[in-house]
Amino acid sequence: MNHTSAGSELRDLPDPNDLLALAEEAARAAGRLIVEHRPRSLAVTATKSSATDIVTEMDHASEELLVDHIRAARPHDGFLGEEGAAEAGSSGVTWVLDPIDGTVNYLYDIPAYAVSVGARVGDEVVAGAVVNPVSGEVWTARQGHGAFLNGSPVHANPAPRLAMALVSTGFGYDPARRGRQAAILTQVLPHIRDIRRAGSASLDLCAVATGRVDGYYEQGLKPWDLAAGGLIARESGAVVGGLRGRGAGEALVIAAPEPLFGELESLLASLGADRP
Ligand code: LIP
Repeated sequence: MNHTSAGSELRDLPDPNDLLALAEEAARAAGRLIVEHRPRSLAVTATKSSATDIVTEMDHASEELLVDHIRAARPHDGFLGEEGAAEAGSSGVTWVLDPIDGTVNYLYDIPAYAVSVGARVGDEVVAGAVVNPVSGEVWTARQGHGAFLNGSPVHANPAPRLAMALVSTGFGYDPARRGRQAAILTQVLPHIRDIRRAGSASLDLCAVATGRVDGYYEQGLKPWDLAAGGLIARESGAVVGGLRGRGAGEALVIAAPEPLFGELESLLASLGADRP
């Protein structure tokens, strides 16, 4: 354990290996919960930004399990979860949680949803796990140590030229934003091979990491959509960022290996893809 100067709070500077193991363990446990205990008649318990931005009882149950599991091991850590977990903690570690990423897919029982758990130290995500509990695929990464799928290294594809790039994207829940995103997509499509829309940002980012798509972009991602998957994509060799030198964030996330990242960034910047 590393201590700060005497008299100040003890801060157990964590071993990223331990954080990664805990992230994976918690994500797997929550993944089992949302599959094994999925009610036959899954109810929408609330909506958020729009009538289609839904929450189910299992979103809450999954986030509760994640917080309880992690807190039992690291009681001084903080939490930031999609369904309301928000604690500062005192250790310097914050767990960024998406208890079900791809909630609409989960509601329709489309097997493309994930539990995403990122461990952030200060402003940097240093470890992350994304679990697709239906397929059993578990993506993991530790900062500076590569990206893995079920324990085997994965790498983003060597960048094709833009016209041959298979690109995934997603759309927000607000109808006006979706209209703008559709208009941008009509401008992007003629420049690329084709588009895919999986419905889960963390799985889209892991798809880049695994070479299942060549690139990904989306506007409107929240920290929990991006935390673990962004690290996994970065550790696979992709660049993960925003427009005009900005970092990846709610304005826009682009994930692709260079030079495809630069080509996508230029195209999306010319289309004003980060405009709210
Ligand atoms: C989803 C994102 C996805 C986006 C969807 C939705 P949720 O998150 O992962 O990329 O396109 O509209 O926001 O709401 O299922 O956790």
